[in-house]
Amino acid sequence: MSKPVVGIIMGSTSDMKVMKEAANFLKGLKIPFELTIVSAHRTPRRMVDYSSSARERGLKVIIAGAGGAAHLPGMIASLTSLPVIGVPVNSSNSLAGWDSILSILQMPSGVPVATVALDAAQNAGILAAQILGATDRAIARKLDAFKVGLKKKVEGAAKSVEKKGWKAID
Ligand code: RP5
Repeated sequence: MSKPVVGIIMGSTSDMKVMKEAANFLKGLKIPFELTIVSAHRTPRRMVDYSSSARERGLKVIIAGAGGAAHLPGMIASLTSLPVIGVPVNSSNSLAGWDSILSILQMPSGVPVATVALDAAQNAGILAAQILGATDRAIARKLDAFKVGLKKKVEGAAKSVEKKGWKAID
């Protein structure tokens, strides 16, 4: 088994229902990743250890998801110079996701977190692959194939609505 190049972390096991989509995307592209629970508030020392050892363990990108007062992605970004992708999670303690979105998105100058949409963990997986694909041709080719798939799906949908007579309405 190859060494993980992406680290997927989340504040709680309750985030798994969302965060598994990032893992599934990476699995589909055969990109080795690790996945674990790291809580900024409940295990602050574990968070420091995780981020400060990330690069030497071979990680190239970190995907961090959290809900509510979602400090995990930003704090991880403050502790490593690896790119960090944040996934705001609409958790049971969240105010419809807004608290998670704002606390991950509104980072201070100098400490960016690439924030995807609410619960959009698949996009976090795609973005992580794209970061790796910038210097890895094999991954870039798989992403190109993925995009061809997206295009075909839309073209199929367009054909099907047009066939139902919606193409040109006078
Ligand atoms: C956050 O609080 C976690 O990331 C999770 O989204 C939320 C709720 O956690 P649990 O109470 O379900 O463990 O820190």
